[in-house]
Amino acid sequence: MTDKPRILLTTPWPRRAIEAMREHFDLDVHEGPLPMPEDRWLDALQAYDGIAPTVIDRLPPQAYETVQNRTKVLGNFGVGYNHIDIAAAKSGGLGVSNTPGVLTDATADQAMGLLLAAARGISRGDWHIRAGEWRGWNPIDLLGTHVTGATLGIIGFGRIGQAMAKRAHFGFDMPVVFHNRSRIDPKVTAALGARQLDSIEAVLGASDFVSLHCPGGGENRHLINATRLAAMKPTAFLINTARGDVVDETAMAEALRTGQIAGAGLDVFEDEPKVHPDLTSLKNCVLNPHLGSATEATRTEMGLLVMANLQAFFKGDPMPNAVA
Ligand code: 8YV
Repeated sequence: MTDKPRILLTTPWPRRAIEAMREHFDLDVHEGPLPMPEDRWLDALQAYDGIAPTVIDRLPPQAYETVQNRTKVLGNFGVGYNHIDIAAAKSGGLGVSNTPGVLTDATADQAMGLLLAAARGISRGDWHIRAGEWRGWNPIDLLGTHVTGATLGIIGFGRIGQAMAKRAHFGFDMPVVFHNRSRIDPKVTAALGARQLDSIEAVLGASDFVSLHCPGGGENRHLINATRLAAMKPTAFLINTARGDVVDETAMAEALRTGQIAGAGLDVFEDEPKVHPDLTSLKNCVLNPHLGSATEATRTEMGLLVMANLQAFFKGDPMPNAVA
């Protein structure tokens, strides 16, 4: 027996983060099947003081009934928490934290990587060689789209959107325009060579690349729909490292198939791990399996930040990254 709080991770984490967690908590790790099945969730809610879920978890409604549950806090491993009903958590008195900041650079790196891969045929060229199709250099094969100096449009100018702007502006001389629900401090905007526009349509119409960095769920579901895809230039690319549901995937697949937009770089999908079948057969999109934060260092930092939040919670202090 131990008097440490009992915590369950709904999926394994990097080793160093698990070892750190074990110093402070009586820790169990659900190894599979993934996502954690509902009956395991229902048992866990009675057996653990806190649970650390991830984006793949489907929480049962009972998760928010804190009076009946032993579980009083969720330390979400990830910055996005659209898989958690925050209103229900608040009304049920369930604490929820997330992991902002530590994954900003990794995710912006991935977004820039997808932009380059989609524009410059980096993934297509790789497949070209593997398929034995390369017959030698020539001046007209696999021509891509020029990136340096092209206009980048960003939807959602929070930490990750700004990190993307920084890469584009300082690394690739790209003029940056963006849309954000609230006004961004003009000093921040100016330092990134960026310009805030009043509507999403204005950003879409002005951009050679559109990168999504807003939260998923709620009113952002299908923010990029058929009408907005039609507002993009036919030469433009859509990059999504935010959440799959921000884009109407069927409409996007159609826009890619008909050439209404030139291409896409996608890290997230509406119904992961399922991917719209049209996307897997189209050559003008690059697909990644939700790798935005996927470096050993970043995933470890995410685990350590979950730990810091849970430690604060069990000490009775405010969690540094509380979202409920
Ligand atoms: C995480 C992410 O790996 O943090 C996020 O919101 O999208 C990813 O980078 C994932 O959410 C883990 O829960």
